[in-house]
Amino acid sequence: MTENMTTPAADQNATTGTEFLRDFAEMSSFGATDRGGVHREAATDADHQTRAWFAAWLERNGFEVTRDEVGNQFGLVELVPGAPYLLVGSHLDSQPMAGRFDGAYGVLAAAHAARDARTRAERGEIHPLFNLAVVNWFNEEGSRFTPSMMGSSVYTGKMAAADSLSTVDRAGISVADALAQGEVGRLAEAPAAAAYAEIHIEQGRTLENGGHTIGLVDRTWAASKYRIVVHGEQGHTGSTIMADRKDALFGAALLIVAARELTEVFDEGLLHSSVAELSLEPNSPVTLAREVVMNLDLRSPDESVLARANEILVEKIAEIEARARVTIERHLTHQWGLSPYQPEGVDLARAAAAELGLSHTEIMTVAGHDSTNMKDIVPTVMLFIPSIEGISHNELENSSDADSVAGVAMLSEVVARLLRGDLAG
Ligand code: HGY
Ligand code: MN
Ligand code: MN
Repeated sequence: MTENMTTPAADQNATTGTEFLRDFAEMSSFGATDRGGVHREAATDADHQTRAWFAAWLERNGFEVTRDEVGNQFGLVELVPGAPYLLVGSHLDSQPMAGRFDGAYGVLAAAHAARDARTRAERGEIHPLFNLAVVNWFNEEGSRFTPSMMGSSVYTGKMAAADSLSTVDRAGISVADALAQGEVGRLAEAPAAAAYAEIHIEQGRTLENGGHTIGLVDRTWAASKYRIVVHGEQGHTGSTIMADRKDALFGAALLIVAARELTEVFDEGLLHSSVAELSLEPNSPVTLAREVVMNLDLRSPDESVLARANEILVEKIAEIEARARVTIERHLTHQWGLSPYQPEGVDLARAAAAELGLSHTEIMTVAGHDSTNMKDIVPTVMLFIPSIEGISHNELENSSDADSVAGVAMLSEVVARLLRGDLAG
């Protein structure tokens, strides 16, 4: 972080900062990995332990803990009986062997910010128009149960609750059964949102390179994710003559390379592309694969680039089908567009950062977030703190203590402003 923390507001937050860092270290012990990360896929034991710890934190701090039917966890504070809620949160689940900040930082920051805002409301320093709810969205990562952003997708009406609950992991365990292994808190209807705020680690290098403490997220990159199924035919790896082979794994390999080379068609930074998950049948050393299933992920800050990439991909698939003598199915499983966050929310956040003396800049998010869903139904403020070296979905993901604490102060200020209705006009 670039600012010195000498203002009265910063002094007040220094105490909160120590407490926040202590809580964050304790929370990061669930599913902790050897190199400082967490392994905490949705509704696993480690996730349930984290959720239980978080529920206890909320209760200790005077929040009422509820959960909805798809595993979204809420900590409620009633400030204005009958009013809708300002929701603040992120997600506690992680990718396999991932970082301790992605999502979890934002959930704990939300809890601290909400507690601060409640104190300010009780002291009469702000006059709230809304109630306040901290939220831990279920399964943002989508690694165990696909697609990602599941809990917020159900909340925002983009996915049916029944479809979420019946989604199964690779072992055939459903979301419903996995959630039933460890739910805490009263089952209740999710609180109705008036507005939403989230803070998250950047997962990129923009803030660090620019020497900024806070990112004011104004737009999201567009994304298209596909499930690819390559169909070939089983055969003997040694005896089948090359001309007879219909090797699904060879077809998949060509497609993996084609997806990577697609990024070279466009100027640098305009397209990100990867295949990062793959399974094959029968997966046996002396038998040619009859089927490969994989996930292909395309992202761009320009929707026309994404559309053109998609066209080229269709052509490449036809070429690969002919060359490898396979057939390739492609199903769009998840997508989002380049839609902006509400500019009024970015303005509100900019004013908050200026008041706190925190260096800030507008920034796009490359990753999807629960706020990507929430911004489509209510005014939403999305904030970033810096990542060290842009490392993410990796145990070594990190942000400095100073930036982590500054982010909590920033979120507290944004929550206070949203709560008093600055965005409601
Ligand atoms: O960016 C993603 O796909 C994830 O949902 N965070
Ligand atoms: Mn995340
Ligand atoms: Mn993530």
